Amino acid sequence: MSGNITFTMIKPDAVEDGYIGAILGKISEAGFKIKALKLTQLTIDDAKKFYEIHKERPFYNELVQFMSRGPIVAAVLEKNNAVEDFRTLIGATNPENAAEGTIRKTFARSVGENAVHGSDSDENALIETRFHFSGRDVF
Ligand code: 3AN
Repeated sequence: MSGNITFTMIKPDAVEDGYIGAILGKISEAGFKIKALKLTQLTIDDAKKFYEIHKERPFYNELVQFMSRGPIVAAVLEKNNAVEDFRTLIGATNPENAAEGTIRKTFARSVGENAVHGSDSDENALIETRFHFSGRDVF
């Protein structure tokens, strides 16, 4: 299974903007199979833990506030080469630099409110999956 799984969140901006269905559609069209899916909301402590790796960055507090301000969709996705292919599908962190047709180019508001998360490694995909889902909720 290693190498075939990634973890994503549809972030509060994209949920507020009504893009859940459109983003899940693009994910499915790109060949990703949904292994787990839920609408949920991070507490401030959840967001701090999830983004701990960024805690020295100047945008950390803003990121934690943003990610906990409303519902998100958390999902586990399966496809060959999932982590890399999903990051290609979502595009650059800053939507202004993202390629045409990518999820961030199409749906993101800004570098901070950039519509979706995608794991950056196989190892983090597993850690992030376990953060959000118990084994019985991953199919
Ligand atoms: P990516 O999500 O593309 O892997 P990271 O890991 O560098 O990018 O950043 C994690 C999250 O932190 C981003 N998705 C974004 O929400 C936020 N972020 C990154 N850079 C900035 C920035 N310059 N200003 C505000 N928020 C940022």
